[in-house]
Order: sequence, then structure tokens, then C-alpha cells
Amino acid sequence: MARLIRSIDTEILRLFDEGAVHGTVHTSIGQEIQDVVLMWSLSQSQDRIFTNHRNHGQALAWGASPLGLLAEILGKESGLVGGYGGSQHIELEGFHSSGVQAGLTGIAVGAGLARKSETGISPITVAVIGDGTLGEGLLYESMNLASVMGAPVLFTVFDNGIAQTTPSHTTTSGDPRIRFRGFGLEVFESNDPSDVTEFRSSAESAIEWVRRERRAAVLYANVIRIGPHSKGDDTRTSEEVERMLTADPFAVVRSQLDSDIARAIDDEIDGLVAEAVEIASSGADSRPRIIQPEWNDDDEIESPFPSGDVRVVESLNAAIHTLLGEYGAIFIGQDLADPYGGAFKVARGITTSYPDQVFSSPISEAAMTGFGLGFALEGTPAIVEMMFGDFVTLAADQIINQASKLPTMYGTFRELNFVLRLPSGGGRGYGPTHSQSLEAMFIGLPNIAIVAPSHRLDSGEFLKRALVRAACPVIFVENKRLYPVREERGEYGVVESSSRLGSLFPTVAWLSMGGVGDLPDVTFITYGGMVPVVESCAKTLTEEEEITTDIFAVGLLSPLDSHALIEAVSATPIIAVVEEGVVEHGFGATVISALAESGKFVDSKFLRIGSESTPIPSAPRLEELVLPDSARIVQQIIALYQAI
Ligand SMILES: Cc1ncc(C[n+]2csc(CCOP(=O)(O)OP(=O)(O)O)c2C)c(N)n1
Repeated sequence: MARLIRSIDTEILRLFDEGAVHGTVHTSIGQEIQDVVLMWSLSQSQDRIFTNHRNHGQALAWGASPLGLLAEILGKESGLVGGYGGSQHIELEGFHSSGVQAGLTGIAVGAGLARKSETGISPITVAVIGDGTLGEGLLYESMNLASVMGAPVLFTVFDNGIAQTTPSHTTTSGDPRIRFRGFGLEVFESNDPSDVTEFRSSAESAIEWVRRERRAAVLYANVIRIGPHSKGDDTRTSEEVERMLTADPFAVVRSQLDSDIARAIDDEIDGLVAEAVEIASSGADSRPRIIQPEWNDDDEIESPFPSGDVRVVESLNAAIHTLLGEYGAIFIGQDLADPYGGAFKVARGITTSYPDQVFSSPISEAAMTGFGLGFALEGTPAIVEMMFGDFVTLAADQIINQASKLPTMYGTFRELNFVLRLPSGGGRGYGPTHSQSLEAMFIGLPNIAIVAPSHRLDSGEFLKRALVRAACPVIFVENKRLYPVREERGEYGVVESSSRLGSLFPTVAWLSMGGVGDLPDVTFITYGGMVPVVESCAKTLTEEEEITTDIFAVGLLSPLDSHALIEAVSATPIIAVVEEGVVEHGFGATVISALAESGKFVDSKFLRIGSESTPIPSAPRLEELVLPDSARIVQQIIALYQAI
């Protein structure tokens, strides 16, 4: 196997030089033996691998076909993931690789815990990183989380002494093994890169320990990187590389073989690889396609309106009870445990009812988001609560590079039942870092739905749909000021949608005069916590100024169901989009662009209304000045109305 890996990676570099490889590759040349020993010490039917860019050797040892790997790297339809992932993003049964350093480590912790057996010997999850990744914060969040949660994860560090072109002793302080022990992790070491026996013994001991103890550990192995970092980018001197060759574990093992046997292996592998290169090179290019979400659920979509007399916080709380009780979901966040029940009490009573499904997280937003994704990847619906929506910034990589990519980047659609709840918005005096509405940062991300209920809808029903029916990860925007508000339909009706997501999370509209008669003067398009603000503006405008209004409360912010809006919104003289975030590149900009492009609204004046672009102050009077305020919105509308 090691000979196969070396041969394929050598061919890949040659193909790169010939210009046949598009993009990047990172070969395993020098660490093939360690890759093979590690993979072959695991159980392919039970264990999980989450690895990084330097994965060719591990993938082949885990069972990837040489032809499939070559075809993937050459951008062919017959590639392991149809040419979608390329060298860095490979998926096999139980095996995932990705290109952001440490990006999969939190996911590995979630997946590892999801698969942990309650007693006896456990399946384990291996998270592979290089020594350059010892600088990533998420790694330490993940190690801590794995340790406190008792997740059977083996963090495997392949230390080749260099990260791309930077010697790691210049970027890593102290002894990393001491760091790991500080997290309470057992550390297994393999110091001599050319001593295969030492590596095998350490790897087997580590795996056996994690299985038996059902806790996390680290396998720390010195290895060598003989090839360039990726291709043609080796800044080391030829003397350095020559020196390295004398410690090449592959050469050591090979020298122990009978020369006839070694030659026979060479002949067999050379023939096999030459044939694979030929077939892969002449194969069909990846077929142009965009992978779309798929839904297996044809159940009827019922009314989104509230049926009981509850407040938004109670509606969400009841939904979480149902999701844990009936759907076996897990729930992770900070300070969720009773009697506290989460910062906004949405979690009240949940830990008491479902102690084994709720995880009190350290203050580690990235790792807990990854943790939820890991469970979702293993088929368990996962709810992650950010204490304040503002902290979503700390989990941005997990949303943008993982949640958004995992559903389709491996060439087919994968359902992920995952909700990230964001208590958002101001008006409660929490000040600049606890009052923002940041959802617009995530608008347009592939495979991510951004959903925003209001008190006019059944928020709990929206949450249930988000977790078990949306099929893709959902960012669920909860406005803090709405938590204590009673859910009540008012005079809203549902706007028809032709898209599946749009129907699950419909826009609802309150049409002046029931939508019959003359065109109203103003259309408001808004969502979430701005719905009551806009309603109060509409009331003032109608009662005091005789300006009539329609209100659209959008349920699905992204992907925007623009078709439904274009159809349902009338070409009123004024169309104002009101959001609590800032307007630049915001929700309003997206909505208005879609409406303007349709050509239906050529005579309408558009208005974007949102917060001032300044940190949101804490003092009530100052906060009012920054957040959209009904009196000011009314003035803006009147001014525009009088000008046209
Ligand atoms: C978060 C992140 N930062 C930077 C990069 C670019 N990059 C890709 S590989 C690499 C070096 C990684 O070094 P190491 O973890 O030691 O692994 P090695 O390549 O040596 O196997 C860098 C900087 C990346 N992929 N992800």
C-alpha cells in the first residue's frame, strides 16, 4: 500500500508539471507508512476519520480506489466525489477530509460522541492535523470539549516540522504535548519518523486506549515530508531534503524486503498505476451541475400561524421539548442547565426532562457549532444555541466553511438536520457586543437557510420545521424583544411560495383593506423583531396621515423567495424594507434588487431602513437613536410620500 501511495503521489506531481492538474494537491510522500499503519489499525466499519489537506495516503489506505483518487484530482466525473472536492475534500464511507486547518476537529468531537458506546469497547473517531495547525484556536476548543464531554476521539498530530514553508519551531511555543496533557488528554508519542515499529506500537496503544477508556487522547507522531508542500513550492534546500531521505520510513521498510519480492511489488504497482493514470486521464470531465437539496418528505405543510395562547419564548421552549422528546435531537449551548435554563429561558426545563441529550458547553462557540454538525452528520438532529447572536462571529468558519459546504461538497446532497439559534437584536440595553442583528452576514451562503419567525407566526413550529424538515442547516434568528410577546396571527395571510423552503417558512402579509380595492400607498417588507415596529408605523400612517400600507413579514431571509415576493407585492408608490441590522449590503438591499430586476416596480420609490452604522449603545436614549424607531420611520415615509 505504501508503495502504491508513493507511486500515485509521484504521478500526481508529474501530471501537475504537465499542466494536467487543476488547483492544488498535497502529497503524502514521506508519511505513507504512518498513514497506512494508522488507517489499518482502525475499524472501517465502525470508526470515523476527519482529516485534512494531506489525505491521499490515508484515503487510499482507507479503501479509496487509485483510479477514483486520480480521477478526482484530474477533475473527472468518475472521481471519488465527482470532481467536486478535488484533492482536499474527499469523502469515503466513514472518512471526510477538508481544507481548513482544524476546521473538522469540533465536528469530530460531535461525531465521536454520537457514536460512543455506553459501555465496553467504543467506536472511535480520529481527527488528523499537522503541526502547523497547533496555532489554531478551534483545535484547543475541540480538545477541551472532547475532554469534558468524554468523547472517544484520537487527535492525531503528524508533526513534519514545517507548515507550508514555515518551520514550525518558529511559530509554536513550548512543547505541544504539555498543552494536550493540560486538557487532561492522554498522549501517545512516536518520536523517530523512520521507526515504523515505534509508530505502530504507539498508534495501536492509543487506539486501544481510546476504545477502552472511551475518552479522548492524542497520538503525536514525528513524520517527514519529502515532497513539496503542495506542488513546486518547496523552499527547503536540496541538502535538507536529501538529509530527510536518509530517514525515509518507506525506504527503511523496503530495505527489509527480499529484493525479488520488492521488485515484484514494484512491477505490480507500476503497472496498476500506469493503467489508472491512463484510464483516469481519458475519462469524461466532471459533468456540469449544481447539486440541489433533495427532500424526501412530502408531508403536507400546515398553517404557520399560532394556534394557542403562548408567548414566543414558550412556543420555542415547547418545540425544543418536542424535538428532544420525539425526534431524539441533541441540544448544546452555554448555561442551559436548570434552574437557569439559558440566558433567555428558552431552554427552561429541558435539561431536567432530557439530561442525556443536553450538553452544557464551555464558552467555545466554534467547537460547539462543530459539535452539533458532527451529531447531524451522524444522523442525530442538533440544535446549537448561541447565548447572544453576536457571538456567531466566533463560529463563522464552522458555518461558512463547514455547515455550508458539507451538504454538497462531496458530490451528492447530504441532509443535515442542524439549527443554530441566534438570540439577536437590541432594545434591551445590552450594548455594542450583545445587541446586533448579524444575519445579513450569512445571506447567500449555499446550503444555508436563514429563517426568522415573528410573533405573528408559530415560532415553535418554525423551529421544528427548521430542524427536521428543512434538510439543510438553518440559522434561526430569534429577536430578543419578541421573546415575551404573545403569538397572535392578527390579520395576516400566507403568501404562496413555489419553493419547498419558501413553503416551510412562508412570508405572511397583512394587506390593507384585505388586498381589495385601490393600491395602498406604501408596502413595508420586514421580518422578525421589526414586525411590531412596522405595524405601529402602519397604524400611525393610516390613522393620522391616511396613508395606507401593506405589510409583508418574510419568514425565509435566505435563500430569498424573490419570486413569491415579486408576485405578491403590489407596485405601490413606496416600497420600504425595514431591518434591524445595518442597510449596507443588507437584507433590504437584496430584496430591493430582486424587486427592481423584475421590472414590475418601475414607478415605485424604494427605501432601505435599518440601524445606524455605529456600535449599538447601551443607554436607552442612545440605543433608540441607533436602532430603527417607529417615529423616525413614519417621518421618513411621510417625507418621501410628500415628495412624490
Ligand atoms: C485555516 C487555514 N489557514 C491556512 C491554510 C493554508 N494552508 C494549507 S496547508 C497549510 C500548512 C499546514 O501545515 P500543517 O498543519 O503542519 O500540515 P502539513 O501541510 O505540514 O501536513 C497552510 C498554511 C489553510 N488551509 N487553513
